[in-house]
Amino acid sequence: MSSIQPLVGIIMGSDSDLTVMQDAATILKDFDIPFELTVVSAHRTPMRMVEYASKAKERGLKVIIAGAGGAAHLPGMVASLTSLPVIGVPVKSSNSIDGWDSVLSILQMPNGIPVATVALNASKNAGILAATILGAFDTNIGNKVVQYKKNMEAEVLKKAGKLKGEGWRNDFDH
Ligand code: RP5
Repeated sequence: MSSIQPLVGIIMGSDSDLTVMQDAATILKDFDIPFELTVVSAHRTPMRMVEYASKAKERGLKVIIAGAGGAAHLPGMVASLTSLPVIGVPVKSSNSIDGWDSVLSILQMPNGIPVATVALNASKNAGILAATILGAFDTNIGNKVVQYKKNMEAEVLKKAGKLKGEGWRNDFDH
């Protein structure tokens, strides 16, 4: 076991969510942000969910990323049990009708218990958002987020240049 304190807890309702949720892990690795990852189900392991969420802050976590599909109560229930920011990832799972069920279950929280909901299956964005939250207080992480955005900008400009080079009219770029 690593002695580095995890700052982000990635949890998901089932191991079947991992194919989607591993993108959050990958981007956090890219940012060198320590994280932990496990299965916590709101419906199948409610007591584990209560214990995980209520102890998360004292265990040193700063942000929780929670992914679930179908009747996706995990992010909202976890948010109700902790003062840490919770980022919800709606997963289009085997029990999803079309993904809207997961999106709305996570997005439509009542006043008082917010969940920062990313797009369907967008766990990469959840990881970036977690880094952004941490980066507001940690200069090293904040600088990595700035650099990430600069790299993305450079890639897009390169693509625009490529299209122009292929002959598409573009009077904007000289
Ligand atoms: C949800 O049910 C999980 O988050 C998962 O997205 C979905 C299906 O779970 P499995 O039946 O694959 O375990 O609670």
